[in-house]
Amino acid sequence: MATKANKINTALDDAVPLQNPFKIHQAMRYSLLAGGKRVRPILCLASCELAGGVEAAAVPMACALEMIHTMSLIHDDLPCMDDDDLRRGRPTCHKAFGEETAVLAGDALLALAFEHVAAMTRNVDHQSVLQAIVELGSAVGSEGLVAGQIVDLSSEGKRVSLDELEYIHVHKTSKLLEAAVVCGAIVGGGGEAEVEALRKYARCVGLLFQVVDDILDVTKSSGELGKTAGKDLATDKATYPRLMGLEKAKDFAGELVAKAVEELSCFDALKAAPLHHLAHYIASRQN
Ligand code: GRG
Repeated sequence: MATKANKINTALDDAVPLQNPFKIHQAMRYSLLAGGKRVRPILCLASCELAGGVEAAAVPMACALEMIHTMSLIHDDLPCMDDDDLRRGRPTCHKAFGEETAVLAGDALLALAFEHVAAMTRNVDHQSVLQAIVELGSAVGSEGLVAGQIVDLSSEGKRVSLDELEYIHVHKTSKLLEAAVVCGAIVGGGGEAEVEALRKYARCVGLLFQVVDDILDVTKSSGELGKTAGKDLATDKATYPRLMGLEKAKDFAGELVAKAVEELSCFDALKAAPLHHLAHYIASRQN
């Protein structure tokens, strides 16, 4: 994971050079190179390799996923959305550069993501690149991340059922994780059956990611109310522990890891080991 994260950090640094107009590229780089966990690109590279491709084939797609993830964080932090001051341990993009620049930095990263995949992917047939771009677009737009965000914003201050909570998380969080795995498999040359098995794996991992996020909000919050980590208890935000109880939420997380791993059973166990490990990493992560 560390090797793959380093590779992605270097590729992202190269993909967004500090050039004119400096202000916008500075803001894009500020958020993009702020040291996230790089889970989406790592999943993409590992999935490409499991599908039989070489890592390099998926690097542009992996960068695009991180650009889109970062732009969604920049926009999510804006005063008109979550209004957050801190992200990845430093001032949010709009706090550091102003609101107008933060909106534009997000827009520019979104556009660059698609340009980057289309222009920089090498040694992959054009049909597969197109298929991956369609997959990515649908994960991000009004049937993907944006759908999750609008439903989340509309449900603020209202009672949210478990089904509604799942809809929000599947769209806000899982869709991009699913795209990471599926796009990796497509550019890696995976056949239809392999891509669909990996999609099922990714759906479990995507939901797992959010359930664990919600659990961490609670378990990290003891003694920290009022700080960012104490959000679940400090606000009325609907979360899995809130709706099903902490222990049931932990059981649910356990079931999702087991299901994710089961979806890998059609692959060679040794080759599937990185994705197997990633599911467990996501389940046991502490941040
Ligand atoms: C995508 C066009 C477009 C617009 C954005 C604002 C918005 C629409 C969507 C919000 C999406 C959002 C912020 C979802 C939360 C996802 C999530 C779990 C973030 C935390 O991810 P980590 O833990 O963070 O991978 P790091 O910092 O490690 O990268």
